[in-house]
Amino acid sequence: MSGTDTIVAADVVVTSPGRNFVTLKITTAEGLVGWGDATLNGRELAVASYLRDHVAPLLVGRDPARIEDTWQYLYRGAYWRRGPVTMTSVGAVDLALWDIKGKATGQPVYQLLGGAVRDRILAYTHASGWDVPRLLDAVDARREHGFLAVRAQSGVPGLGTVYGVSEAAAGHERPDRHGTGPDEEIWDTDAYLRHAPEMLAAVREHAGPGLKLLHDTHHRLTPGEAARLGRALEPVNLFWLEDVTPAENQEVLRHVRRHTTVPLAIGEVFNTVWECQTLITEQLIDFVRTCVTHAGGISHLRRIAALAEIWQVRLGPHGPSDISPVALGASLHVGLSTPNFAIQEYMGYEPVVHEVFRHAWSYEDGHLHPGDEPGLGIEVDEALAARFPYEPGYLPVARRRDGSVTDW
Ligand code: KDG
Ligand code: MG
Repeated sequence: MSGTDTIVAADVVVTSPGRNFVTLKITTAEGLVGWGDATLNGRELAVASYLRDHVAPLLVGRDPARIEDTWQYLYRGAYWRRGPVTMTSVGAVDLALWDIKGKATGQPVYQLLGGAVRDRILAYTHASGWDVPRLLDAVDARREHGFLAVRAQSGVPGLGTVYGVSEAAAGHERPDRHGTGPDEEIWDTDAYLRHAPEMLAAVREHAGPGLKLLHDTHHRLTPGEAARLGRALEPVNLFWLEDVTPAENQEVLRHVRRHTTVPLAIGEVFNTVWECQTLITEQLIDFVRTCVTHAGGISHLRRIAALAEIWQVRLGPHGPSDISPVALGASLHVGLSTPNFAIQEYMGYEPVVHEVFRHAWSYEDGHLHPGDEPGLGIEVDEALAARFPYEPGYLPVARRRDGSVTDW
């Protein structure tokens, strides 16, 4: 990169091939195009507007080579900092600029980040079932597809649809509802706590000791409940137990840690290193789950990784199907070049998503690789994307049996 190129356009592409994705396209005077994912599930247009109305005008005329300077400019220059909308926007710009730098130098991004420290990246996928027998079938199907690590979720006796599983779509995480408002689910922590240890023990018994087994509590428990669940799950030998508490108050994790050795993973809703700070420096978690888009891009995820490395915390980034293949690819470039990167979440995408977002990254035998194309290795088919207009969608809302709202 000569340092003489200039950004001439920053455009936002909103497309909905089965679910909504927001993508940033940065174009330079020399004709390079960089792509960044800006998808924030259920709040997509807020990020689109932040980028279109507030960020794009600032990018035009800037040097695309100055990635870190642009990050600082957007983060500190806005004064109003942090939060998912801001940091997803900053993240999208960061991804697009790394993509451009890779294309300008003819290198895949992981080479620019120091080169590969591993040959491939361990992936985990989701298996779910309305009841335990159907969950076990789903786990078997994932293993037949080569996965060595599986996140297991099941329905809870006495409850309807719960996070990660629905009767209608056993085996798949439910897509957003398209309509005027969110679905509402009933949640009962006691019923869940009675069921979860049995359910996960059944998976362990069925799958044997070799499977890396994960489970997501999805922010539902108090510290005391989390400590009890962690203890009950110790014989199951989980790879991790995710999001046991909402973690808005990070100090409460001290209580959980004092009572259980179950490995803990937290962070998919965090947006900066500062939200991870207490959890990492007090070693209250084993894995940090921050997402390459929602936490400010490759540049900022690497900062989180650097802090985590000192405290022997490893990365297991968020990678559900509600972030686009652009973000997944970016996460894999970080994964290949970051020593304390442990595992990447990978739910997969519907075939049409792979057509809209053509990617060099690949899955094989339980592992992912970012590929060796210059930049992030992603091309977006804009004509195809235009055939899928935005549709409003919401994540569900959860209520306790008494009707009060709780964490979904
Ligand atoms: O948009 C919300 C989802 O990304 C989230 O519910 C998925 O918890 C999740 C996970 O671990 O993939
Ligand atoms: Mg999660």
